[in-house]
Amino acid sequence: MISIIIPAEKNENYIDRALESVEAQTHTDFEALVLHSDIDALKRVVGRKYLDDERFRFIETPKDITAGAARNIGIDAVGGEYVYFLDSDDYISENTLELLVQNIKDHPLIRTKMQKTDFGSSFVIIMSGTNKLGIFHRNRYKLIRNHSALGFLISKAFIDSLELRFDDSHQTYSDLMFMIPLLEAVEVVPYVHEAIYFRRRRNDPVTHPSLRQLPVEQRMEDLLAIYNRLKQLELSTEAENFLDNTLLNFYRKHLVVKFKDDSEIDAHFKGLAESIQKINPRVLRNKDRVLVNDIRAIQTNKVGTFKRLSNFHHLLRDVRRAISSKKGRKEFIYKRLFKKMGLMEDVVVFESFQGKAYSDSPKYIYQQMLRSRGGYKYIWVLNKKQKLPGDPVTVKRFSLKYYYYMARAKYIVSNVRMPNSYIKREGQKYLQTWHGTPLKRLAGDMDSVHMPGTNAARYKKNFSRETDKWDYLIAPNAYSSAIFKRAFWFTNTMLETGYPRNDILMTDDNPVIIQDIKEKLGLPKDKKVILYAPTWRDDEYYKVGKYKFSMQLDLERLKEKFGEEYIILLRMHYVVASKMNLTGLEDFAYDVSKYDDVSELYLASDMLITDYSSVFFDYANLRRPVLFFTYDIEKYGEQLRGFYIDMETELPGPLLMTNDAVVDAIENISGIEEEYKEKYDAFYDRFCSWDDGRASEKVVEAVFEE
Ligand code: C2G
Repeated sequence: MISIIIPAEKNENYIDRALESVEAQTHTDFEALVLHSDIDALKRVVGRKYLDDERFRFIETPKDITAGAARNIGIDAVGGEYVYFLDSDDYISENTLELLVQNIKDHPLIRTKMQKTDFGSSFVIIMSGTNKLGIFHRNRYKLIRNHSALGFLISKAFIDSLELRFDDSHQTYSDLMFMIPLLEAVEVVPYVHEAIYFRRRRNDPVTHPSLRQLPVEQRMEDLLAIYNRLKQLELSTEAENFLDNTLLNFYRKHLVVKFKDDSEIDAHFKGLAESIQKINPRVLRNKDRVLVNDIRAIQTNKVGTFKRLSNFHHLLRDVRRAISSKKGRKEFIYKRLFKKMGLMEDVVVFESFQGKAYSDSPKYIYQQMLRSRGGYKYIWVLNKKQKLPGDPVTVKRFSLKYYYYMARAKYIVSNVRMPNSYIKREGQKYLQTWHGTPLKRLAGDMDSVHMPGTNAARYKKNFSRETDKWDYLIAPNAYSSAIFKRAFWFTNTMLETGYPRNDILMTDDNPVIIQDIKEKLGLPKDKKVILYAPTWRDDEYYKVGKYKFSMQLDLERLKEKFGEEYIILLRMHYVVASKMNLTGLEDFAYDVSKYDDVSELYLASDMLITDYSSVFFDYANLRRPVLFFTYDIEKYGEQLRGFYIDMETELPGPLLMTNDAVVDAIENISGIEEEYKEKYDAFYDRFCSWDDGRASEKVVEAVFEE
């Protein structure tokens, strides 16, 4: 019988998938030992069929123990001749156990193939191969490059004879205490290619990190402790090489960066030196000179020399980057020069949509400051030349001046994330206004990420690095405030003021101003205005940051049908790069995608057509009709993002899937207003009641001293 040991603490969401894969095994002679500190609670989430199946045993462990300690409890309770470890967010393919049992023969252990898979997808096509057995001999330590006991089927008698147990006091690297003595006791390890262990890549390193995603500091402590203990054993050359290289790789990958900061060196040098001194000189022989010099300085306890080396390497690295690109050069000056100059207490930098426009809440906060604050100097990040009220300094994003002000301004106001190269310095205040009530799932709430050039784990990690820098965040309504706190892991000051960008929807909703806006836009004044403002699609792009949009609205048909009475404003999202061809649609369709301020377009329009863009939350302040042209809702909602509200029941207007439906709705717009009156009122109360025309004033009061 095979005993499968499954620690399930904190992975309750995925345990069913793991158990399902165990239950489906073609080799049925097994027991699964599921370990958890609260078995009653676990049993409430686990599928009924496992509770009724005697092969599944649920074993209670003390609270707050490490995974290693839980596995040890499992080993003590094992009834089978073989032991197999499975993590509760992973799973195995149907024939995994069968292939292992068939092939283990007289060996004390055998290894499966490990395959990484994303969290979202749990099905992978397995090619049925020739069932060839691989044999690992001198290179058997390669099998624990992931430092893990996963994937091995091991004889229980062998475990007993060596008295193997996991380290139970460290979270990471604890498997090495089990695996190194095990591999030392065998000459060869057979390996079956077709037996597969699926390891899921965690998608939430911020709130639900896997062990490998724990902070470097903790992993370092664990590694050094385990390394020191193992180095006391009599080890083969292979084992020693493996351990020493594990430590050297960790140093190179994580500590070199950490030691950019001298205070980190002071904090960790002594502990590190104790371990590094144990590295066999043989292992250093074929390593590069930079690494060897570092290691020698640590081994000989020369902290001063080490600091000089480390600072020099970082300088060299920055210089190398600086010479390789224009941007690198500016970042070099930013980091090494501008950031060392004093903070300018009276300087405020404003940026909206990465310098693409003078718009959104930063614009209205700025205007409020012009009205109510003296003594500040204002900088606007703007990519095109533009004359602004108040005559602020304007700088292009990523220009040398931009870096200068990013380094020295006391205040930063932005409505989207800052670039990764922005390092917030001590004393700086960063006001993040954000740019919409969330409909689509945000950051920490996203299960999977379909944008180019990233994955869920990386996206969230970068995102949380950014949100950590925010001192203030504006919430447009109570609903957003709650979501922002969770999805942005935000714990600083939430300004529950409503949106500054919506102030003008209250203060400027009058015919004279509306006529002025139409004039500015060159629109006919005698026609009613439809505003079409859809959002972008994560999975349709040319390259990073440049998205495609294919127009599904039948503009010719709309012109033919409504051209006498209406015009239509086409407003693409700011990340959409597709060009529009409006030939034949003159005097009916107007491309206003480049117009700075969408709030003014709201004022100038009589109805809005959108899809999943947050624009309708703001637009509802005007209480004018909203239609939703959601031809791809299935793909968008389920596959790409997922929604926070129920699109079928909570919207202030109808979901329209076809152009026929759009035409009908426009034709019958007053009927729709009537039909949706109640829903509109409820929607307005929930999302618009904080917007009272005074949000800018409240934000400025809260953040900027008089
Ligand atoms: N916007 C615009 N024109 C569009 C779409 C959006 O001017 N056609 C502006 C609006 O101010 C809108 C903001 O960009 O509120 C955000 O756009 P969304 O379509 O909602 O998409 P996104 O940029 O992904 O932000 O919490 C909000 C979300 O993060 C959404």
